[in-house]
Amino acid sequence: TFLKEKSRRFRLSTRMLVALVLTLLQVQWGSSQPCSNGFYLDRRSGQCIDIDECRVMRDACRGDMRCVNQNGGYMCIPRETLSRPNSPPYSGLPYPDSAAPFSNPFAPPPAPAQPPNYPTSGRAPSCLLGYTLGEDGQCVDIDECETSNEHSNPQKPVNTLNCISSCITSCFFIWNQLQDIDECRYGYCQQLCANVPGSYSCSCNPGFILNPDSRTCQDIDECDREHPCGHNCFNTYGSFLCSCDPGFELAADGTTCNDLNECGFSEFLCQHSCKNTPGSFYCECPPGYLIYEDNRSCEDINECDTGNNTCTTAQVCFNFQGGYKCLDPIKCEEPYIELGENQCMCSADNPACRDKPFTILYKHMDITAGRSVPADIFQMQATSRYPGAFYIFQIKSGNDGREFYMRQTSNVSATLVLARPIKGPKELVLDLEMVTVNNVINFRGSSIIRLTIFVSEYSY
Ligand SMILES: [Ca+2]
Ligand SMILES: [Ca+2]
Ligand SMILES: [Ca+2]
Repeated sequence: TFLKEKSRRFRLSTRMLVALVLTLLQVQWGSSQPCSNGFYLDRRSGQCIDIDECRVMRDACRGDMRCVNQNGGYMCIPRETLSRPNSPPYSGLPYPDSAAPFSNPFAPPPAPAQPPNYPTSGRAPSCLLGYTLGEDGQCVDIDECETSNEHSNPQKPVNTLNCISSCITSCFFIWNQLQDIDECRYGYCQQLCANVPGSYSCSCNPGFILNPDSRTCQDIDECDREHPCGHNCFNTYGSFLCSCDPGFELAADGTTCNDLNECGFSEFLCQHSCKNTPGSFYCECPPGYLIYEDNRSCEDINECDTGNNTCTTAQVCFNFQGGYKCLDPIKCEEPYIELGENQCMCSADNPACRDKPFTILYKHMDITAGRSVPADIFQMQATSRYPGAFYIFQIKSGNDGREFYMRQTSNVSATLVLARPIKGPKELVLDLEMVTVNNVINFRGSSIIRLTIFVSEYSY
């Protein structure tokens, strides 16, 4: 009954198919071969019997594909598809989908909607040609290919009873024709899949490489392989990330590290000047200064303390911001005579001293350029007081730029005020005069402070 059923179904199906898609069929109803491809003639019964290609052909399906015998053909189905409950069942699937766009030149005719029904035999009959009685009492196919030498061209399907050598990698027989199976529909590839007639190929997205199994993909460790980053590389799944050492920033290409120009961040980064370097920066100070502990401020070098000056032993070294001055000893010009180290006096007894300041006191000071104004910078005070006397303080000379004025702070004292911003480097000499007026004894006299002011070039 099994053979009759199979044969009957075959004839029925063949008639249907001839009627429907006769032109698509290339069944060789050869005069020399009574049965079509996928069947063999049972000489005893004279009927065409379906060949179980899954048993007959060695490697009928390769890799993870499982062979399923069909009436007149067979299918290669991914094993996991069979076990996946959500996957379309192979048996009920009109496969390939004729409704879907399908450019395959081997476009198959529609497959039967219902899978072939495989009857099972209750008892072991005597086996037909090509079959042998198995241990379970069933007739099992003899694999002639295992023992014969007909395997000379494994890539070319040879449809004979004795040995059908293996199909090319991915195909199945349907209605006696070799048909492509679209592995891509089954998610056979982990990432990218390209179906080709009789085969398929998996590939991977950028950042991945195909595993030796030719279907799964693994991340490429770009850091290890290509060293794509300028500085530091971190591998990620499917890609990688670069980072840069301190002092550098990542360029727009995501890999190159460019030096940060810290000097461009702020003009206050350094007190004097900023020098950019690859990965860092440093502050520079002008001559006469040292860089301070904070690495940004400038500190005057006291050349007089360090001894790094050119002053002679006769000179006095005067330090100021950014430089120093060797002061020659005071020379009192006639009719002045020396009174102490830095003071000259014109004696009241000397007629030549009439109308001249009684004393000239030499003083030195330094101020920084750009000092905020107004600023009290120097104080003078009468050292001797006479009953009935009063004092007038004024700038007698040296104030041509009108940067200074005198502000009297008491009857006997006054302050020199810097009124305008002053530019350096500059050396100013001001004669500050204190006029003593005593109307009681009808006396009017003056003393001078000759103040030398060293103005630095910078505001520090
Ligand atoms: Ca990666
Ligand atoms: Ca830098
Ligand atoms: Ca100095």
